[in-house]
Amino acid sequence: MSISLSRYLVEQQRAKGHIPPELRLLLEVVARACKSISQAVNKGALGGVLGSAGSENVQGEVQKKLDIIANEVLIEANEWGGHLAAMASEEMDGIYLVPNRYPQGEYLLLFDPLDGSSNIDVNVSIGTIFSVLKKPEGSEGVSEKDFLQPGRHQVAAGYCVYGPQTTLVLTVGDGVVMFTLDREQGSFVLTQESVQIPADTKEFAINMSNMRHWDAPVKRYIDECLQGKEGPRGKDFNMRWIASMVADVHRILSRGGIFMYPWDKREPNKPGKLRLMYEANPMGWLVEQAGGAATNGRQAILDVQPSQLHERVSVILGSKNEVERVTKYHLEQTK
Ligand code: P6P
Repeated sequence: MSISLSRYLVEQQRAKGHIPPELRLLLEVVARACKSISQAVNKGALGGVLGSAGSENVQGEVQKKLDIIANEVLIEANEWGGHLAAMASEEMDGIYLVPNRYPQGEYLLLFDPLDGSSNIDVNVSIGTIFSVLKKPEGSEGVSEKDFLQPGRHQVAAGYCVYGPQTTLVLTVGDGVVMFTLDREQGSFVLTQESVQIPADTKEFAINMSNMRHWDAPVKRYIDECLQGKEGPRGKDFNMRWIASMVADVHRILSRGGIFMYPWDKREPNKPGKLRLMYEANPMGWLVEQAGGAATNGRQAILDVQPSQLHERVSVILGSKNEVERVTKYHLEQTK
C-alpha cells in the first residue's frame, strides 16, 4: 500500500509532533511546485523552455528560461498560503515579501529553483533545492537579516531531482526520506525511509579540471585517492562529476561518496562557488541527517554564521570518514 507525501506528513505529525499544519502546507505546496517544474523540464525543446533567457542573475550568471520559470512557479505556489513571511532565491537579488493582500506566516523559504542549469540544454539531471527557517520571534515585519541564520536553525530542507525519476528528498530533523513521483497518480509516493550514507567510500566527486588551482589539503587528498591500492589509502577510487549538485548529492545519499567544491585560487576572495543559504545548508543538513558530514574544510557548514544572503562557501560533504579526513588535512595546514 503506497504512502503519499501528505499521508506521511500527517502521520509523522501524529507520531512525533514536529510538522505543524503550516509546515505541512509549506512542504505540500513546495512538492506541488516541484511537480510543475518537473513537467516543464520534461517538455524540453517541445515546450520552448530551453536556452537562455537573455538576462543575468545576482551571481552574474546567464539565466536559463527554465531558471526563471522555476523561480516563478515557486513564488506563485507559495505566496498565497499564509505560511510564509518571505522568500529568497538564487534568481532574485533581494528577499521577496509576501504581498499584503495575503496573510503573513512564520516561515522563511529559501531556494535554488533550478540547480545545475548548465545541464538543462543537454538533458542531464537537474534539481530544485529548498531550505526552511522560522522568522525570528518578535521581529516586526521581515528583512534580509532575518534570513541570516546558521544552517542548524533549519526546520525543513530538501531537494527534488529531475532525472530518470522525479524524486523528492526531505528532512524535518528526524532522518531523511525519499518520495518518487507517480506520474499516473500525479503524487509523490514514499519510496525510501531512514536514508543512511555509508561512513566509508571509494567514490569522489570533484571537478578535476580545477586541480592546479586547489589548496594543498585538497591536492593531498585527491592525490592519495589517485594512487589507489598501491598508495596510502590502500584501495582504488572511482570518480564521478555530474556538474549538478543535486544529482551528485542524490548519488551520495543513495550509495555513499564524497562531494567537494573547495575554495580555489581562481577567485581567491570567494570562499567557494556554491551558495551557503540555499545550496550548502540544505544539502549539508540532509547529509548530516543521513549519518554523513558536511564541512567547509574547517568547520561544519551548518555552524557557519551567514553575513550575506548570497554568500558562497567551500563544500566538502558525504561519507563521514572521508569528510573527516579532508577536514583534518585542512586543520593540520593551519597549525
Ligand atoms: P562546475 C551548477 O551550476 C553548480 O552550481 C552545482 O550544481 C554544481 O555542482 C557546480 O555548479 C558545477 O560547477 O564549475 O563544475 O561547472
